[in-house]
Amino acid sequence: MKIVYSDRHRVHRGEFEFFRGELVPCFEKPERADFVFAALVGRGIGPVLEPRRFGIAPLERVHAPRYLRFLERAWHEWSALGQTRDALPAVWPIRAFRDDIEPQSFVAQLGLYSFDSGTPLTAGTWEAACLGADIALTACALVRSGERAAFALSRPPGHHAGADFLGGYCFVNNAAVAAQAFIDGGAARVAVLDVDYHHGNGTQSIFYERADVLFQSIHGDPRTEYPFYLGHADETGRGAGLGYNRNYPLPAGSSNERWFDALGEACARIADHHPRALVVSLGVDTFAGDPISTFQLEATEYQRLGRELAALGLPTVFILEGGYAVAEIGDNVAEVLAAFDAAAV
Ligand code: OKP
Ligand code: ZN
Repeated sequence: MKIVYSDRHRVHRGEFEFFRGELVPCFEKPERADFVFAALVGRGIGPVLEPRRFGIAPLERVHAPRYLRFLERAWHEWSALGQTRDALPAVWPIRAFRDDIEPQSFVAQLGLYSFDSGTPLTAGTWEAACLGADIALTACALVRSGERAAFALSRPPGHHAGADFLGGYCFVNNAAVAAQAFIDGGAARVAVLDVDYHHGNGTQSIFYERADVLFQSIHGDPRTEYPFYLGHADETGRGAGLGYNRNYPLPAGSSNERWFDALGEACARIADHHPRALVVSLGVDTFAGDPISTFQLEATEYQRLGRELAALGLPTVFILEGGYAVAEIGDNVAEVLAAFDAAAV
């Protein structure tokens, strides 16, 4: 399977995130992508290609222009305040506040466009976020030109980012950009499957009222797990999108058997949708040893995931999302991709 990668992801290196009242070192660090890259190359998965540049137009298909403008200028505005540390929000316009007027204060803008205090915006964030979208779009282009599958090896992740907000370490929603690129390239229908431990709230919200992009997510129950405020089973889409969103929230600590029951249901729904392509938000924070998650997948389960996805027989773009047990994340991704390759026809 072709891998799209660039080591320029390293320009995004957050220092701290808020965690239980303390600033702690970021879980989402450059070493994550380095380990994945090393594991794939070590197992002979490849070749590795550099991304092409697609510019901002494909991002504007799923993100609000004012949000993208904010992201692009953010570091400049923040440093103009004399700040040298990462930017983290401290105030948010929840419910009774207005979100239709963009405040002039940068700190207020940062709150308007974010939903948590664990997603540091740094000097290199915009560059890395655009790079991630270019990587996803290059993987799409490969699949559109006949590759059975491609892997977008990028960070930071994207699936928590919505049309006009960042959060959960995410800024630009690479999976949504990829799905939209398939549609814009002429696909009538696309399916997005999110197997990261955390609900893909950003991707869900972007496609919630659409029938062309089926979104499904298997994740820790938001009653106890991040991102808490979305990802319940009764969220099935709205308007034209009714029936095109499915969530499989599983209790923290769920067994692998339960996880694969959900995967089976999700795959059956994908087959029903008859999509032209599949986009997989591949988080491996479902790993038994992940420091911030509670599922129990290990190598044999990652192989099974790869096989079951291959059995769908669809042109497939894999996009890296979460996974924080840094040493093992590469092996877990490699298991999925190698098993997919071995089973794919
Ligand atoms: C991003 B992705 C640690 C608590 C959790 C947010 C988790 C974001 C996960 N400060 N913080 O879905 O893997
Ligand atoms: Zn996650």
